[in-house]
Amino acid sequence: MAARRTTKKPNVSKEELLGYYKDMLLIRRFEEKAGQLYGMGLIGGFCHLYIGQEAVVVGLEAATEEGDKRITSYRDHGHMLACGMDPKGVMAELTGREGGYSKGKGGSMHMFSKEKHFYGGHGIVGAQVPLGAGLAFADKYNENGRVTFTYFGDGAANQGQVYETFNMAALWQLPVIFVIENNQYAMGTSQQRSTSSQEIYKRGEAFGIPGEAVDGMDVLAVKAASEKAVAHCRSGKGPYILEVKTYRYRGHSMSDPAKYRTREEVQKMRDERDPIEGVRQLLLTGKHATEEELKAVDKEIKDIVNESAEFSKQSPEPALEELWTDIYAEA
Ligand SMILES: Cc1ncc(C[n+]2csc(CCOP(=O)(O)OP(=O)(O)O)c2C)c(N)n1
Ligand SMILES: [Mg+2]
Repeated sequence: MAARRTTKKPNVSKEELLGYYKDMLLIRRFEEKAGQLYGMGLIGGFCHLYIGQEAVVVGLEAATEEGDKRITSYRDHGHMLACGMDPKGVMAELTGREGGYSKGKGGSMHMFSKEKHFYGGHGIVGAQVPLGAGLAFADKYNENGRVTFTYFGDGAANQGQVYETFNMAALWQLPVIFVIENNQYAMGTSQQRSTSSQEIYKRGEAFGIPGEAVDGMDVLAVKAASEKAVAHCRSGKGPYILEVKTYRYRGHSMSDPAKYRTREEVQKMRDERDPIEGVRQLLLTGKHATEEELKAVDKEIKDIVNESAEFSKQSPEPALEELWTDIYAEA
């Protein structure tokens, strides 16, 4: 990964930096709590944590406008929190309770919010990519100026349906940003072992889709790249590819023994590249905040997460009759 960190004094306000700090910290603490609840047996099924990748979604969301859409894979809790979905509703869905976004019937990988324009949560690798182009097709058809963020992983980028989608998105000049979250691994397989060309952002060249790579551990760099991509799409120039280079600290899912990489590799990333620590340092060295103020922010975030965990335990399990609802769309 390029070791590019914003070295010169960034041109951002205190409020903006603090906002990114809070948004990323919320994701981190929420995910840590989800990991604990999973360990306690309160969350069943699959659970893929986003810890380490927080700057990706927070940086990208910083360039969105009301009405823009997002769709992603199963590693989706961060995307939900970053677009403003309620942590209580997300956590209660993880514990399979009535107060969850899918009334406790979807779980970690199957949550949606029409209100926040979040279209899931998809467990089949790569399946959300054509769906994302479809959302963008509707926006183009309706001439509403909206952009769709279609997120997928480095592993998913090797799937055939991605290239069928690139072809159509370019042909029809759809307003879609393909965000490749390159965390260097697809389950236990490293990118080096699985991928012929390491520069995934160039994969759109054959279709005339511009692309660029960005340091996904630097929220400001991600935001700048997101603004550029959004401007491209909104001006009617068609799709754009952003390969965001990032890293996941935890296993692929909660049941991953992580034998495919060394502890030292993970620790080095945590110590040297952590996206939250990066912004914390900018806040402190720029004298935007004191240690005490940041401690108060940490507490505020911890309280929100604890409340969501409490809610997710108190909310009842769905009633038996719910087995028969939400199967077909109402006519
Ligand atoms: C079509 C399909 N094949 C295989 C799987 C099993 N599987 C789940 S996640 C995954 C790896 C995907 O890696 P990547 O796209 O890099 O995303 P990440 O998990 O790193 O976020 C695989 C192979 C699946 N869910 N769907
Ligand atoms: Mg990956």
